[in-house]
Amino acid sequence: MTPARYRVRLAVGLLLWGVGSNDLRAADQPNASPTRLVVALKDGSRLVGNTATRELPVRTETLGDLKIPMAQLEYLDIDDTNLTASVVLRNGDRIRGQLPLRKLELATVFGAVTIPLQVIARIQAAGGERSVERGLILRYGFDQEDGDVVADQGPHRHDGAVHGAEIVQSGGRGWVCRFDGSTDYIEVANADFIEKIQDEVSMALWIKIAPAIQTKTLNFPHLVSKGATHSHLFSDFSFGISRAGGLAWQYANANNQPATVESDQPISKDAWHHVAATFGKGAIKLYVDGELQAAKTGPYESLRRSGQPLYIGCRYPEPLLDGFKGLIDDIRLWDRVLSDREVLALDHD
Ligand SMILES: [Ca+2]
Repeated sequence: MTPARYRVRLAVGLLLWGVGSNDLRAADQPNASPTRLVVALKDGSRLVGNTATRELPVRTETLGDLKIPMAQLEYLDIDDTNLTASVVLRNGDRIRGQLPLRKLELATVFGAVTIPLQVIARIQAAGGERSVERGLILRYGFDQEDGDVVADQGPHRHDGAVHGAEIVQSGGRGWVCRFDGSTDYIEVANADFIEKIQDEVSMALWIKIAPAIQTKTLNFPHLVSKGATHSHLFSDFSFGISRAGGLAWQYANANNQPATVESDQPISKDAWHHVAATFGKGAIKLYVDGELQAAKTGPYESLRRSGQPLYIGCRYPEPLLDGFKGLIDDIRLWDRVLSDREVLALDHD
């Protein structure tokens, strides 16, 4: 690239990203409020600041050049020195492409700072990291009396069908769902936003394990299970109580070979606990009451996608296998990996 062309390109970059003084002017105009960003650098540094840019150009291989409204940005990760970025928007859109820009100008407490894009790991909308709603795909709080359907409080309003399980009141938690471990379950029909889960998923729920679990068990009682059938015994992914009484996470590859990660510490029965599991490209973390209990890497980096339903309270029904006996409340799924801090915050919900 000739120096002149480089200068033109850089000037365009500065215009698009804005500079400090432009940021201040932009803030004075009612229709052009600056976007507040948290910029994480590859060396571990972090800067918070404003950018006046309203659209982020991304050059995609399949969709051509796109302009992403900054107001819609959740975060973008910059993978390599070629400035290939994975962009995640607030509505759940994911875009992958090259960033034609080379530098980011940010108005910070240090004044205007110029950051070369190749030293940036992640650019995140400020406040986004505190929004646990980001990436939420399902939420059942059971805050109703009606028995046959549980209302999804997540963004897709994807209600679940109750089979036998009872919505009951439990001291301290209001309405919750009771499972008998032998016939009760909830079926969540498959949907695009569930089926597309492949690289990342998190789930969290409150549980109260019955004092005595007696259940027909292949290997452990399941809280959540996606994709298991009579012919494919192992789930695309599942989360439950291990035989030793801790947590168990299991997933399978396309050949129905399972991989399991368990936590050692038993969970006390007949008391409410908050449990959570996260999966990110093969890295699995298990939490009880906000505390990390296990962090391991499984043999497969992605989850199978079977096209089958998701079940709550068993591995699969009819006849029901690996049923959970006890109470469940406020079950939530995300199509991203929650951070340790986010899981801890859920425990205090
Ligand atoms: Ca509830």
